[in-house]
Amino acid sequence: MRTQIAIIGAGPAGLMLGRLLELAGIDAVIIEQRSAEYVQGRIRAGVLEQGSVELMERVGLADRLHREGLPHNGIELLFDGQKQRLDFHALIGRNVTVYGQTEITRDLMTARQHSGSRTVYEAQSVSIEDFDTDRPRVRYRKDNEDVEVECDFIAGCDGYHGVCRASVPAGSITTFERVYPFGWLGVLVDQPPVADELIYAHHERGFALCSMRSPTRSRYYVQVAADEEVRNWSDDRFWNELRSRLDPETAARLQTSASIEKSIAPLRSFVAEPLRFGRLFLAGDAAHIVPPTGAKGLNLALSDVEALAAMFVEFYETRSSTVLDTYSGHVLKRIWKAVRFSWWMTSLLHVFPENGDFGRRIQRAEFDYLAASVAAQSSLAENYTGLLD
Ligand code: FAS
Ligand code: PHB
Repeated sequence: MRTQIAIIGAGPAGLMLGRLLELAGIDAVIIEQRSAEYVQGRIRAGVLEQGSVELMERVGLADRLHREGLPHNGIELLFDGQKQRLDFHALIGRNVTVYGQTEITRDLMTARQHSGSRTVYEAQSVSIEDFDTDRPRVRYRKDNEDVEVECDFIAGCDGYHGVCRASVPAGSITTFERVYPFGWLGVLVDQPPVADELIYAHHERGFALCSMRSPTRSRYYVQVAADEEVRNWSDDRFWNELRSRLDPETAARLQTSASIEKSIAPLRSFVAEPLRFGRLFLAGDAAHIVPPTGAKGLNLALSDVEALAAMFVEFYETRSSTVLDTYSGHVLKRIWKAVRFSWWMTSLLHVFPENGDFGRRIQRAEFDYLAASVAAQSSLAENYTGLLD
């Protein structure tokens, strides 16, 4: 098989990169280890930055997003029972849209199926080779046949546990990581959301988040110990814990029923540097991981591949790699700003027993400053809705 760009991974990064290259007339094949159904069924992110909505518009896939997505002008912080709404639109004239990652994935997958662009699902034993030469190759096994893909470039969009970053020689890459001493236990339920906007709650028992997917489907999270197991959490235990972390008025509005999904996500901050190794480029979770507190993961993946696609287009138009050579430095500036914001939101809203009374006083002072300062609120609004550069 021969292609210009071999994309490893059919998550949001790989699928969006495929769409951008297709629109630019650049041939790309996506090689995914899981089935399309499995990828489609993964419950992940829920909030799109304004820039991600505009990107979906630019690639011609925003019709359903505008029909079914929920534009939100703000969020509510609840800190030890004290409420503080942040009106992004009033503060900085921007907003976010609630539209699940599963919907983004479905829109991109459907468009790719209609276009006829090649996607190989359930590819096994995927490996990448010779990316330090001008003839990189990808190998995989499918239906008992070994396949070799000759390409000009490889885009590693295969997530945190993928093969691409793992294939880079150890001496050529530096990683930066902070593993948080807790995870998020998330529940999806077919009940109306408890509020019109997202509620991020800090309580002495732990962080909680009230989110949603539609007017009839809600998404809730509570902070749990890093070694917690889902089987220890009945629905009733989850609902009682969530209520205990909310103010009485909000808790009383909570509508519950049997969960349709329940899972625990570990929280970490992670960045690899650099993100380009010869003809291999890393993007999305293959390059970085952020705690979901700032709703950045999905949005950062999309901004990575928007930049990478533009640089591939420039290369094929000019046959010069001058712009492509700037990829890593260019995206890492945005990545680190998103990593910082996600770390800051996580540090503000979660319980860190190891930080003691001093740490709790610092969190309280941070919230009090935020509640009293339009400048601080505008800074949060800028970061949450998506930085412009
Ligand atoms: P993805 O991990 O989505 O996709 C990578 C793809 O590569 C996968 O389909 C995988 O099967 C495939 N792959 C892996 N190894 C391969 C190999 N060797 N060969 C071929 N294919 C391979 N972000 C938020 O903003 N908000 C959230 O609430 C949120 N919740 C999350 C919960 C969980 C459990 C996880 C894991 C992540 C969450 N995220 C959240 C972050 C998430 O949304 C990611 O940022 C987003 O999926 C990134 O997209 P990709 O970079 O495409 O990586
Ligand atoms: C979600 O709805 O899954 C969600 C929303 C906002 C976040 C994290 C997750 O910060």
